[in-house]
Amino acid sequence: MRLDIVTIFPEYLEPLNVSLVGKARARGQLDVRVHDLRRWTYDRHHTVDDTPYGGGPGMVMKTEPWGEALDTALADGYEAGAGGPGGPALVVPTPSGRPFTQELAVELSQRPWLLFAPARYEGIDRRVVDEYATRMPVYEVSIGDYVLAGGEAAVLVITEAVARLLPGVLGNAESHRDDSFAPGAMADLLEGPVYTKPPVWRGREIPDVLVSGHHGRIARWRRDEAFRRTSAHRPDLIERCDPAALDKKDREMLSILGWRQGPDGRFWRDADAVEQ
Ligand code: 6GU
Repeated sequence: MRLDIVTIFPEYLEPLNVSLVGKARARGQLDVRVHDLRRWTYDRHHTVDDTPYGGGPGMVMKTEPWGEALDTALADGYEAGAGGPGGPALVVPTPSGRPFTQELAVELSQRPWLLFAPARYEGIDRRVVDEYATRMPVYEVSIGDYVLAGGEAAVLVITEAVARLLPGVLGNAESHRDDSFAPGAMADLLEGPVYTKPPVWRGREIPDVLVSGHHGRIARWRRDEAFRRTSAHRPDLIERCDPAALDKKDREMLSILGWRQGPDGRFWRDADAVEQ
């Protein structure tokens, strides 16, 4: 997979040389190219922003540097009619984008080429996105309900979530099967606690079941803990879970956690029933 990132802070992307993403690059599984947006400015101050039309606070990133930067990044490798699945997609991190989810990470991981346009200031002149949207898919993506000073941190987040899904990047192909939010068995449940040696640390023991050798009981215990954690931290996931995907033991656990089933089978919980 190829990644192009256009930014006014190339140093901010240094973490892409480290850990999982850095190793994927070293192995040739990822081709990452970081471009300094100011290379496409021609005034003494390397200006990339200007005041917003219509007034208001802050500054807006200018069309021309972005246009030249994106054209240059695309020129090396772009083939005519590349609007399809084999061509580049533009990813624009913005707090006004669609939520970045595991499902979107999977979708992006299936594309061969992502071009990131992280903005600083109040964002990029809208015409830039509108222009490239005529040539390729554009994903405007938010990584959560808070505001960052710029999109570079979001590029790091999205890149790591996508890179670990690429074939051969994670050591063990099984490693993402049980991910919280992975499609499949533990879908839509948060992962519960995990333990390793030593068996006693500062007087704290590990749950006996984990050394019982009973694989069935261990699996059941893990699922119960996943319900416990999801109920505490993400009750919205319990509310929208498909009751048909749950077995009798699952429903017993949810009942212990204070959940009831409505006439439609959906789970709901009285505010007073919340633990602690
Ligand atoms: Cl993608 N960018 C910025 N600037 N702030 C954010 C964000 C992105 N996602 C959440 N907050």
